[in-house]
Amino acid sequence: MKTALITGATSGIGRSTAFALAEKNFKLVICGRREDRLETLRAELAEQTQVHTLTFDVRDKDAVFGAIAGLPDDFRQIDVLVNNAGNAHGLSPIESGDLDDWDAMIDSNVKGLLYVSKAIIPGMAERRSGHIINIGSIAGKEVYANGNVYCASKFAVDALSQGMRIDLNQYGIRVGQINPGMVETEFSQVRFKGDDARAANVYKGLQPLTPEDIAEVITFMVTRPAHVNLADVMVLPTAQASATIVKRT
Ligand code: NDP
Ligand code: 8X3
Repeated sequence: MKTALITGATSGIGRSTAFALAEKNFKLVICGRREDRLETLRAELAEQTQVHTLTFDVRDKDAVFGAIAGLPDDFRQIDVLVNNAGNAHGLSPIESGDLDDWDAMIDSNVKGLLYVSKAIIPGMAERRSGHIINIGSIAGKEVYANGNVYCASKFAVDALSQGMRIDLNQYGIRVGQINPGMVETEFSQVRFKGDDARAANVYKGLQPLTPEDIAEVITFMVTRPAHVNLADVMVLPTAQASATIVKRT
């Protein structure tokens, strides 16, 4: 039975991925800051698989390394790492961007992903096996107006996926990236700081992806035979042609 560790499992893509991988008989380590949600999720998944929860902020280096080092024996061997935790904070022109928003995006989307990876890669390298899935974005392939720092954080994820794939090649570790377009999750509520009307407007007049759509592709990626690595997968709603070209009714 393989074990998958999913960051950002309390909501959206990460939560759906937990359900999808449980269905494929993965043991799960589910992570996030909101402990109450992790507990509820653990209870929901418990009938299907073994689940361990880890509560930490990916920006907190010591908390990341402490939590992963403290995993119980049954969950120590991470076969699949899904680096999903992250968010956009704000949507502002560069000259009026908020410094705290910039810190939050760079610290969680880039540095947090690095900390979690650094805590898990040595075990994979020692075992000469493992699979890392980084959640990129169409925003990591194309820059759009006011997306500046969020896009930069996802371009960084793109570079890190390529870098990891090159450096970890010698250990037989697979590294893949999935780049979603518009997925209706709590993403826009976080980006617009709880402004629900503005968040809902993002998906108005089109059928966005669901988090389950992305979870299904992640599940496909991690259940390929050992010699197959889906390295870079873009998944868009049919109504979306690029970061900015969207057909709305
Ligand atoms: P959600 O807001 O629904 O989920 C974000 C998850 O990340 C939550 O579980 C949250 O958990 C966790 N998270 C955020 N910051 C931190 C942190 N500092 N420490 C630990 N966990 C954190 O959004 P999505 O599911 O949409 O986002 C998941 C990933 O998908 C992100 O990387 C996002 O950039 C990417 N993405 C999303 C797209 C979309 O349109 N929705 C499109 C392309 C990519 P908690 O708050 O409990 O810590
Ligand atoms: C999330 C997709 O287009 O809002 O990464 O940046 S977008």
